[in-house]
Amino acid sequence: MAAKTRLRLAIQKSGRLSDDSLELLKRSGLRIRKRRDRFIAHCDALPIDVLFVRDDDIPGLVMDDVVDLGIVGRNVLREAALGRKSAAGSGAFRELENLDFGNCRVSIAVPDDTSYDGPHSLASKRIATSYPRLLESYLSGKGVTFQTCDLNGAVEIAPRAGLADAICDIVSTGVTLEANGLREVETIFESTAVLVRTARHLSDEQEDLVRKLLTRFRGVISARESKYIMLHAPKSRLDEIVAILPGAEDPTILSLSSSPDKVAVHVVSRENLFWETMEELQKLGATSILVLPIEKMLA
Ligand code: PRT
Ligand code: ZN
Repeated sequence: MAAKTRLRLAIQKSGRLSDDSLELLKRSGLRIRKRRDRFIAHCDALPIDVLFVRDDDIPGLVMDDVVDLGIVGRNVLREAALGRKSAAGSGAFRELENLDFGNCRVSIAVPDDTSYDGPHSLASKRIATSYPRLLESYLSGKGVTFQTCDLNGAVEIAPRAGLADAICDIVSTGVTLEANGLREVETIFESTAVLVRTARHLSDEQEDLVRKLLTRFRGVISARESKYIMLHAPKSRLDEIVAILPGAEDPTILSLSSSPDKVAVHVVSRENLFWETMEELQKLGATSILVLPIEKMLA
């Protein structure tokens, strides 16, 4: 049989990770011809097929070798992996990269008017959650036994509805908890979207493609965090100016033919340049300060 050359990548069809996942693929040069009603799409430039599925299905598709790669929240991945372990399934996958979007945490929250004095306060309490295994793994580590109430949505209304004493759910800004009269008391898991791959051996062509994709993803992610900074600096204050530029270990200094006492400074910074620093630079005599986004980076 001929070695497989194409890669299959699963991403969320519609939800909080969909736009960022598609944007990452696009910025990585994977032009996808997606038809509205289609479950699978092909990339123009690389031999990659993209499957659009529910996020909860992605860990299983990777672990069962139906797809080679997936983009999914670590919270969903970990919950599924714990499920496979308890069911003695294969559960084989490798996390390749933190993709720097979909940031959230899985937390325990109790009603505002309930006292809380550490995890033992939850002993024998009923906790509503969509993450029963993550919760069990966290609380059993603290020696606390509890009762579960597994819900797949509207977890935050469970205490008010009299279904549970506490909840364990995803929190991002905390607004949902507040709106439901709940207060966050324990963070049990920190999550972001991750690129995950099957642990199975792939063909040489597929391994090359995974490496290429990963390099491009990393290039997009580091570009997103970085800025290209340009400014004009008086030669007399150059050292002071370079010293306050974030991540400016290796600036490019260019002479300016129209102003012999000034130079142009160009820097790729790993961080954003805040207004406060720009104002300080100005006080040191810097002019024409420009901060530009970087689209792609390849070291
Ligand atoms: O339909 P499908 O099954 O594919 O999607 P879904 O509805 O199960 O998941 P979706 O799209 O809501 O979330 C997908 C992933 O996004 C999650 O598994 C997390 O990894 C990540 N993520 C990041 C979040 C949030 N932030 C988030 N804030 N997922 C959900 N929320 C919800 C949370 O459940 C709660 O209801 O937002 C609310 C809390 O937000 P705050 O800002 O009020 O705290
Ligand atoms: Zn889901």
